[in-house]
Amino acid sequence: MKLIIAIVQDEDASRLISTLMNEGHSVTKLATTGGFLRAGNTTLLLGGEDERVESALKVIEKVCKSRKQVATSPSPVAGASGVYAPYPIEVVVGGATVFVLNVEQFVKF
Ligand code: 2BA
Repeated sequence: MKLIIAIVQDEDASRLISTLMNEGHSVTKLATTGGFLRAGNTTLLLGGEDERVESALKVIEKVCKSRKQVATSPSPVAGASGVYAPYPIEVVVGGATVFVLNVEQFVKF
């Protein structure tokens, strides 16, 4: 058995959950925050048999889109004035960041 942890953008979460559930996957949604942008994102937990992993990954790849976001740099730099000011930077936030883990034990009470 495997546990898939998928970090996706909030904009894709609803459609992704519907599509995964329609294909018979069990899903838990967590409201999470990215460490770099400090913006909300969504983390999904999917537990399932090994042979279901490929089908889940295909859905995640199909539904989740990359987007550009402008963020304020976490480390302000000194400008000509010598004043430290945050500056905007553009980052591409991925379609999805996915971890696939082996599950040692699975119980339901
Ligand atoms: P954030 O940490 O808010 O990162 C958002 C995006 O900012 C990243 O997109 C990446 O394009 C950029 N970024 C992150 N750290 C950076 C850095 N030190 N310097 C420059 N740019 C940086 P993604 O890579 O697609 O990641 C989207 C979200 O997935 C992340 O949000 C984080 O919540 C999660 N994530 C990504 N890789 C992870 C990992 N190895 N472990 C845990 N969570 C991860």
